[in-house]
Amino acid sequence: MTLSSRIQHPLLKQKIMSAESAALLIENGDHVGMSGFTGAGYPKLLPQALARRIELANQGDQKFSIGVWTGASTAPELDGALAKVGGINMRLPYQSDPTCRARINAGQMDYVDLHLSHVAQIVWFGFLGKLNVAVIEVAGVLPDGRLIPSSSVGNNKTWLDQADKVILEVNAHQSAALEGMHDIYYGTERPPHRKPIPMEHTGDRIGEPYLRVDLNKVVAVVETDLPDRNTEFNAPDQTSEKIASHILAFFEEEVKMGRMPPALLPLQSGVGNIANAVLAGLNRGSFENLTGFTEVLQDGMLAMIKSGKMTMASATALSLSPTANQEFLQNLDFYRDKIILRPQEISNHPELIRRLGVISMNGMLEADIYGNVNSTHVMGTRIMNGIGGSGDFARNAYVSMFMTPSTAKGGAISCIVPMVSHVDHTEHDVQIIVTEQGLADLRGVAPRHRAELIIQRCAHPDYRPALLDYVQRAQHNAQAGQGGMHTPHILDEALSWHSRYEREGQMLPKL
Ligand code: 0RQ
Repeated sequence: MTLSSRIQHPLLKQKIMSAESAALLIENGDHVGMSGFTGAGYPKLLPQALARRIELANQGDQKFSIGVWTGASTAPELDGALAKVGGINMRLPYQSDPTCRARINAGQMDYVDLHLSHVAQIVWFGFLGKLNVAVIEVAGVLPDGRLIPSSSVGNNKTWLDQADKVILEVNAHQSAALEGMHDIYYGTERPPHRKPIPMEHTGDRIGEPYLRVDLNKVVAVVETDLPDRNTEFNAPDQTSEKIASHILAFFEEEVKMGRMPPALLPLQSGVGNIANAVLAGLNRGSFENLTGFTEVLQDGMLAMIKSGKMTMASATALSLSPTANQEFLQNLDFYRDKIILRPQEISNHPELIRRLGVISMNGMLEADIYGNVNSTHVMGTRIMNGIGGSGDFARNAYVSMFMTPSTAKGGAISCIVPMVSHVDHTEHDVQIIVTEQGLADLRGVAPRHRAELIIQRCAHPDYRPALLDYVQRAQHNAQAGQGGMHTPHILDEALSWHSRYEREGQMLPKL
């Protein structure tokens, strides 16, 4: 299919221009809502053209920068290119780009890290100010002007609706056969007019396959023919295999106890290699007729659909490695009725997560002995990526799990610490903690007993004695009148593991 044949609306054909010309339509200080979610469906040419424009402008005495709002993380061609030239003054709601991360942590760029289900509604509510421009990648434009979404949906519906001006990137590299796989729900109202979302099963279609746009707002159409940024996942290693096996054993036990049905409940699986490895473990396991209600569909879930273990998956983005993407494209007709891509306010909707009884499995940086979880801040101050959808799922899940290897940086860091250096998920939202050492089931367990479980089951043996020593002294102090016995802590010492790591490059205290 040629590029322009993807654009079937005559008015929009007239708006075709170069990325450089389209970039001139964005103004200094604009809030720009871009498509893109975990390296899928982001605009590929416009951000780079804008970066070149910004670089030139900032060589003079101008300071040109914009606010960049997206679905989630994007790619070097968007976040990387704009951050490199200092073109982003504020970024939301999620990023995982090394240049962005470095600038944020150097104080050169603001970042507002948001629950992904919140973004659309806080824009509708006007909490973030006016959205000036939307830059949206689509797979094509129908004769009546409706848009065929590409490999992610994210916040595109909201950006198209809320922005004053719209720039479309029509990417012929995205398979035309994606048409029909999306389900864009237009029924979300603002309070006090909200209605229940009419979905009871992961496979329910409640919207329409196309994005709507007011054609009068479209100021430019840019043609592209470029692939998404996709990277291969690491092959599961011994650590992730062990984490997966603990989770599988837990599921088997839950089914035996009658606490989960034999086909489990819809699975949500977070980003990264470990999450992917857990799905690979499930694919080898004995569970059948599984479903997915998740945010990002990674290789592991695609493999489960292929093997027949998973019958249906709902997500907002396809985040597939090149190999998995090829498999997906070659067999799109097989996958077509088994995958639904939705706006992120629906894929991550608390009401739906609660109603469907989703099992949530997310990565973390560290957990503390009482079950609080840090997913985002290295040593309490430096952002890694962001909370993403992990909070949307954890709070509302049927069972919420967090997983990590028990140590990081070759053992210099314990991922089980006396007190987390930043809290993303409080003890109230964390039911299961898993490392390669074991699984701690915290449901219905009071804090002091949680500490025993987490230390004995999840901490690395090198760190267990020091953690036990900490809790015992904290309890001793509490009994002696210094502090309470409910959640015993030694406040002066609680974060000393982190400061020792910052000073000495290792966390382990000398006993
Ligand atoms: O850094 O590569 O430089 O060594 O963190 O760690 O073990 O490879 O784990 O890829 O699963 O990522 C929390 C970041 C885990 C991810 C996080 C260092 C470690 C390494 C990565 P190096 P791993 P993963 C929503 C799902 C938040 C968003 C979310 C994440 C790097 O899961 O971004 O959940 N989550 N989205 O060395 C300092 C520690 C550390 C540490 C690991 N304690 N201190 N550094 N690292 N532990 C829902 C969806 O459906 C998407």
